[in-house]
Amino acid sequence: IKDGWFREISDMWPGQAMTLKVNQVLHHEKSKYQDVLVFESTDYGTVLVLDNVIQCTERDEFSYQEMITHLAMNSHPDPKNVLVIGGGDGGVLREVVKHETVEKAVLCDIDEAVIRVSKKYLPGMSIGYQHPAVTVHIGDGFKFLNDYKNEFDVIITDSSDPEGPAESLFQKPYFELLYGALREGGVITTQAENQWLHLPLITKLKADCKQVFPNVEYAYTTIPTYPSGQIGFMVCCKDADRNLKEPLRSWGKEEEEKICKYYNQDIHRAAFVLPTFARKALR
Ligand code: AAT
Repeated sequence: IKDGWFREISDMWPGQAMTLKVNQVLHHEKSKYQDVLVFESTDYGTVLVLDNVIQCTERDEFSYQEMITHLAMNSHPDPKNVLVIGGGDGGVLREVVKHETVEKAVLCDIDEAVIRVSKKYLPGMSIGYQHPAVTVHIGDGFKFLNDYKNEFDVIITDSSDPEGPAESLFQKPYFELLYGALREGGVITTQAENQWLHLPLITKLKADCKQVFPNVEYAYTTIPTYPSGQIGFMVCCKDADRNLKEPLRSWGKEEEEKICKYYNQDIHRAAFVLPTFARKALR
């Protein structure tokens, strides 16, 4: 923070940086894994920053949390057991438990500090922890997955960027673990970066996923406070014949407007439609 502005400068997005005007710093610490900063912004509400990278703002977090969750959840006929890797703010959990099919929702984040500060400063997201189906595990997602075989219907990896503690979550061995931890017909989504900035990374990630899952698609959402205003997801399914681009379950047009602020059946379909430069690279 300099002169009252937070600047998200990183070599992951060379030559550009999101800046947000700061009202006041609410919390700052070095946890065991990362630098954790929470500040109140002038126009985006409370902001969580890890290692100088924006993780969520109260104003636009729903775009990311709803899409990473419901693209997977609505591509499964009956998701009962759900696992979230990362997602320490609780926003993805908040979305998962909107599905009445859910009997068990487990969250595994590496950093207790993220969970602790989110419970204090981000009540709109950490409300997800209050649901009785939820259990929390503090630990590395890669190691956690190793202990589970044929257990989950949906696994959502809401992880930070590959530079830092989430590095292993972007590599092929991780997708092999995800595949093994899923039940028959299971679906995963993972945070899969931005087509304007990281097309080579996404291309490699998709090729890796294709070697593990028979059914792999890239989708994206718009979000002003992530680099270049977009972020993507890898959506993979154990079932080769499932059409991931078409919601298998849905809430009905009127109800979905009450339940979600960003996600709807039309945007589920639209999220997989890519501009030519990205479609060519990912073909
Ligand atoms: N919903 C907020 C968006 C995030 S949060 C990323 C979370 O992943 C953090 O809580 C972090 O502690 C956790 N995490 C990082 N590495 C691991 C790991 N190895 N195992 C489990 N959890 C982990 C993502 C924002 C994306 C930013 C885009 N630029």
